[in-house]
Amino acid sequence: MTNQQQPKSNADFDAIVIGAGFSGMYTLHSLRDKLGLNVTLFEAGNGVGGTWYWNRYPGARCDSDSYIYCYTFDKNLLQEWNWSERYPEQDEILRYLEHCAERFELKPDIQFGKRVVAITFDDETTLWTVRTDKGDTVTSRYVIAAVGSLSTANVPPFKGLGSFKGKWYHTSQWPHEGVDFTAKRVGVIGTGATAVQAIPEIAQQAKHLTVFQRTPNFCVPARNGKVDPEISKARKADYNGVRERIKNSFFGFELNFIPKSVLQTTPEEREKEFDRMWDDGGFGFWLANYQDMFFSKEANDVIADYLKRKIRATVNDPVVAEKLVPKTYPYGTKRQPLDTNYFETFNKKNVLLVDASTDGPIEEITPNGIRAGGKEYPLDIIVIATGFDALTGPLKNLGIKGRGGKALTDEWKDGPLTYLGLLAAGFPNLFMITGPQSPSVLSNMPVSIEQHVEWITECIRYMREHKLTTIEATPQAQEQWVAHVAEIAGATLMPQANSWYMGANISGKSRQFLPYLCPEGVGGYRKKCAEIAERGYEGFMFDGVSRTETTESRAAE
Ligand code: N01
Repeated sequence: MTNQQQPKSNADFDAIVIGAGFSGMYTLHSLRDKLGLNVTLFEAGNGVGGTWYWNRYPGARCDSDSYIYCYTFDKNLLQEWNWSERYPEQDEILRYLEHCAERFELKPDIQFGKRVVAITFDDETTLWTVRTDKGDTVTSRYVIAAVGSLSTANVPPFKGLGSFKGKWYHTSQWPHEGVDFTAKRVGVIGTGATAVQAIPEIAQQAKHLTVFQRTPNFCVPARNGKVDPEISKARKADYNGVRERIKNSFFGFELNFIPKSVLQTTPEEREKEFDRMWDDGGFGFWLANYQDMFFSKEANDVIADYLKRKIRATVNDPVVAEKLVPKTYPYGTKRQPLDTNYFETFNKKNVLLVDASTDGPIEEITPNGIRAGGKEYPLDIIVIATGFDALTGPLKNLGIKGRGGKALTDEWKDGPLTYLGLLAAGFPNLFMITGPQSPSVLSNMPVSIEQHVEWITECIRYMREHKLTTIEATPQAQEQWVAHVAEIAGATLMPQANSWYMGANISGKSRQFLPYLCPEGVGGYRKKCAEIAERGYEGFMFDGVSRTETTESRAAE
């Protein structure tokens, strides 16, 4: 269908996309080039890349294998791009996304350096008005929030931070010119996936490094390395197969659980499997372990024990090793960090671990450093690796007001309310990509991003073909979906950790499992979304009328 055939609208744009990361770039390409829509994209940064534009801390690299951490929608792009490493560094991924922006001629439709600050739905015109911090006020039929799941930095309100005489940086707002740690006393706060990448790099350069740990993490070796050209060739020859396998997999990787309970194995048998996964490196240990790992604490303990033994065998000082061994949550219930010499770094003479539970928590930041457990640690630079207000934070920051002027922040004060993680009741035509209550961060992101972008594209195509103006979730479908997401998570061990998946890292944030752990994996979720669309978008309302009502009234006519 061409643009001329579309329902008339006085909007400035058919669609406004927010964010120029993996998801926003593909959305722009898809809506503009497949549907012929008039689209603009607002991006707060001065370049494309999203996560890979902002996160430039030392050691920043992808934790997914490069051959599947990329777009797969374009066969030629898959053939022409060559990744240098198993896990490419931040600047290589950024180069890839810049290449894509050029290749698909996206930049003319991107407005850089503009942060969206308000999005308001007009009940009369059924259009959205989008405002930016640079004074733009434009209207649009559809808004697609491609704002990322981990893009709102969490800078905890440390007492005294403003008094620090040295420099401090949050890892996700890293200076583009880099930071020189030579001859500096550096403190890193946090030991999540980011810090696990940064700490070994910083320790190599700094005069002294003090790591402030609140909760230790289970780590598995990344085993990065150059990509073997023969393997790369074979993958390129089989990209159709690769694409189908990751689309229909559990987590968006070429990984599958071991279809057996770990409790039904002999110690020798499971040790062999653990060694294999450990030697392979990457997410296999986490996402392709014995199938009961996420469900049975007894099974989980057996698997966790292997990783605890690895820490004790790597760290020379047994007191330091004990501080680094996680003891308060089941393995895998926090995001798996992949490491390169992380535990080894604590054997270096210039590295000190300050553990909140044994040495005392951070009390304040002083002009000269950090005071923890009654002791001041003098520092020149503080690296704040404390993560993000995950999934809901980026959406709440958009200043969204839906039908009747209802604010998203009010509607979501006790947690997100969505249907399929794609749309919310009372917020028509406001699509979310990899938002809360979708598989999102529990999957290889590009796989879930492509699925959402393609679903949204087909949904808008359907609306335009059927001359439908608005789509939103019905309150009933939304309520059922929210309950379903919670019920599935409740059957696993995931709620037992104080993780950002649970919103536990942000004080005052309601505690609930934020992504959707589909029992049939991302493949099952994809199928579910497709079937709902095939059934005429069951659970959604078009122009305020639910699909069931539409079908019933048509039948009555
Ligand atoms: O953040 P985190 P991150 N006082 O929230 C600690 C993705 N990622 O930036 O565990 C003291 O995981 C906090 O302690 P605790 C990936 O999905 C992707 O490391 O809450 N400490 C924790 O140790 C990842 O999961 C790649 O007790 C405080 C740390 O800070 C996500 O980004 C690479 C504190 C925060 O860990 C976030 O990772 C890297 C406080 N007040 C990251 N508040 C890729 O490969 C928090 N902490 C794509």
